[in-house]
Amino acid sequence: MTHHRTCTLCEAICGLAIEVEGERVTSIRGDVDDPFSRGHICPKGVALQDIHADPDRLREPVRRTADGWQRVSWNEALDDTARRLRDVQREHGRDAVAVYQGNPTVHNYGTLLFAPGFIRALGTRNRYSATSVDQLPHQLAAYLMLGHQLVVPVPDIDRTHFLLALGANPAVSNGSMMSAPDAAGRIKAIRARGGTVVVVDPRRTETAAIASRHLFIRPGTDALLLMALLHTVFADGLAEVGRLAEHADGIDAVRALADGFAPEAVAPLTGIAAEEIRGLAREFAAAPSAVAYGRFGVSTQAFGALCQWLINVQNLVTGNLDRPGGAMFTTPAVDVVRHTGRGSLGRRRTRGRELPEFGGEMPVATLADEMLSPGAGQVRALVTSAGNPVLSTPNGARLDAALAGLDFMVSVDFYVNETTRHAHYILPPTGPLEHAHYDLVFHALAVRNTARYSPPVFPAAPGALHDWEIFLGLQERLQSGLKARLRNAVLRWLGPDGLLDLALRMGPHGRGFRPFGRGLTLRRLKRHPHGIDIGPLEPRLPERLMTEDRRIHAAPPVLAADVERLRALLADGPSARADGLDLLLIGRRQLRGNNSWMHNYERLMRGRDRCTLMLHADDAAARGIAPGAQVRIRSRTGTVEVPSEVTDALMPGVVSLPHGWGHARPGVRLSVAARHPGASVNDLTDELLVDPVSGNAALNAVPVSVEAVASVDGLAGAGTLSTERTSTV
Ligand SMILES: Nc1nc2c(c(=O)[nH]1)N[C@H]1C(S)=C(S)[C@@H](COP(=O)(O)OP(=O)(O)OC[C@H]3O[C@@H](n4cnc5c(=O)[nH]c(N)nc54)[C@H](O)[C@@H]3O)O[C@H]1N2
Ligand SMILES: Nc1nc2c(c(=O)[nH]1)N[C@H]1C(S)=C(S)[C@@H](COP(=O)(O)OP(=O)(O)OC[C@H]3O[C@@H](n4cnc5c(=O)[nH]c(N)nc54)[C@H](O)[C@@H]3O)O[C@H]1N2
Ligand code: SF4
Ligand SMILES: [Mo]
Repeated sequence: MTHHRTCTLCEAICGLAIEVEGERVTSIRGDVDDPFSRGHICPKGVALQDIHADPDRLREPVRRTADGWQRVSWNEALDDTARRLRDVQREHGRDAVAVYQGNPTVHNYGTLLFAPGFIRALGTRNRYSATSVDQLPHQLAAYLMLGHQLVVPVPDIDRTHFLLALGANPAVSNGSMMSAPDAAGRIKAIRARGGTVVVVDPRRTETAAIASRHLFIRPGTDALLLMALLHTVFADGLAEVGRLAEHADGIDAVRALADGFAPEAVAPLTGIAAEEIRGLAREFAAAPSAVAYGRFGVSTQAFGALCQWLINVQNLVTGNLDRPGGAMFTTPAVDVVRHTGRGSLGRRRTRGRELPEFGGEMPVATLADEMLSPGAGQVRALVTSAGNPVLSTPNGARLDAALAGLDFMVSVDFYVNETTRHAHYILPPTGPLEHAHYDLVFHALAVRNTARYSPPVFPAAPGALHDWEIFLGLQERLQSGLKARLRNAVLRWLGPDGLLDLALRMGPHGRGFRPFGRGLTLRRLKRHPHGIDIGPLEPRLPERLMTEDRRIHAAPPVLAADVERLRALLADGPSARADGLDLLLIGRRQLRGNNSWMHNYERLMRGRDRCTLMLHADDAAARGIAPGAQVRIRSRTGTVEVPSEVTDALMPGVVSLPHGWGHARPGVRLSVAARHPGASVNDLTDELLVDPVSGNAALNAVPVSVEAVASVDGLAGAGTLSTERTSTV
């Protein structure tokens, strides 16, 4: 029997055709009838069957005891968890319990709809998520410029004539903040129709390989390049805001801010020649339509907020905001914008470093601080859900150590991973093929408007709970008032599908609550197992603006003020280092991995080990590093050892290590991953390196040193090493 289903693993939301015999998946292919993904699939999609069948996947709640993990009933696990969370809060205050939500949260509508109620019931202000090691600057820029954190412009890559991609590798990631299944095919199509694709990246990536042009950039200097592009656009009289001019404020302020960032001034720091920058700005402005797009590499750096702001400004001043082929806004069947808060910035600051709250969340780079610094507000208990902050947040080893000292920790996850191994209880939800799915978030960030509902492929095992049932179960145990009990009973009765039906009806294509009519309801959507096509992106401004004055703010004061910091970088250059950390570390995503997980499936792990340090041949030669030789990488925070991969695809002075590895920690129960553990790049990244405006971690451009690991004889004499934390592949 064939099931049709949206993949929940990455942002591309590919349609899959899953063949099932009894309890077993016999094949997974791309669904050629999906109007959006048109048959695309990647190796991770095929591996959904391995998650389903994995003997390491937890299927019942477990409690950590001195003799190892012990199975417990759901009632006992939920009762005891709720009681212990309340005990910590009673003794130390509400904020003593922190919550961390990881990436798969946004791929699970049950969690999205039900975790917030649980978190509200906890009443803690110590909320964290993967957002602050990822896309927070996008949301910040959208909030400050357009009035809502989710009114995020999406590159209209299917129609554009010119794509400028900075710090993004969609050929591997399949697009981010830009759902675009078969992103590589869509990028090739730009060139096939006569358009141009320029990739700016310190590594000649898989995307650079299919682009018209690739420019190496020194990590962390993109804001300078973006300023110089604007400088040229204004200096050459190429600014033409067009239709939106009458709705935008601050264009003159932007022009003034760009002053002083002439291409000649930024060229030595960025490593991109002035003529190249000028040419790029002119080509961009002259294209019939063009779009600048920046992703992970420009968000997770010290100028993340400036980068995402300046990218929006580049699109705005060249008339490419909200026009076909430019940066546009979706009209999804469920309007998440309507159901989410607009955002907020700096309503509170972290205790030590005074970093700002955003949208009710604190920056995760400070989570270990909050656990380790005594005093009022110290975090003593943690709830994690669908995340692995030990491997995914800066200075993960420090967080790892802090978790071991908590009074209580509970994790909603189906693996004993590097983080959840510290939990007192692990509460495993159903697997990805055992629950229904509707993509609330990524339909809203997609390059085309579509909608698709997927029923479960397999029924949940008897007694198993979905994520939403776990959260609601905890919430019910935390709340005792009559009103709350009634509300929770209604929520349980509605479930995710009841809420989804309401949201679809209330959406821009919905039927509303009329008994008859043509619009969407869940029932109607279910009649289209391959999904429905709602059409290409359409102009949405000014109607979509959510600023209080309903205007576009091209130069929000918080961001304009931060230009001072960029001027200082330009004036002083990168700070000279006395600590011998003479290389800049960046990350790398891999097609057959998904952040810190999916290393536990043989299908994806075949071939040679992938956790290698890429470095340029000149840098290798200067350090006597032979290709493939084991190297030791050192940063302010730690030391790791991995094999080297010598290449000319990196800018000299830059080294690259993928994230999500480092599985050789005691107690982790991932038997396949244990055979290919790799080392964690986040044992090198630094929790002190952040973008101070957004609080987002600066995971790229981390200063490191690299040396060849001495032969066994040599190591015996390397006594200084023994005091350092060293994880070895
Ligand atoms: N240095 C460096 N650090 C990075 C990055 C980088 O590029 N470089 N990337 C960053 C980015 S973009 C992200 S998004 C983060 C990701 O970091 P996290 O969100 O902290 O971690 P993930 O690796 O996504 O962990 C996913 C966990 O969720 C569990 N899981 C999967 N599906 C479900 C589900 O349906 N329900 C529940 N309850 N659990 C589920 C898995 O078993 C796994 O344990 O890492 C960030 N960290
Ligand atoms: N196969 C696979 N797909 C995934 C994921 C996965 O783990 N595996 N993760 C998913 C998630 S959670 C996310 S957030 C997305 C991320 O999607 P992308 O952002 O497209 O993916 P990355 O590979 O992180 O791309 C970041 C790029 O920035 C470059 N870079 C690093 N530092 C700098 C810098 O200072 N300046 C510039 N200009 N570039 C820099 C890196 O070399 C890299 O090529 O991918 C998603 N898709
Ligand atoms: S590209 Fe993403 S959504 Fe598509 S099959 Fe692969 S993991 Fe799933
Ligand atoms: Mo991410």
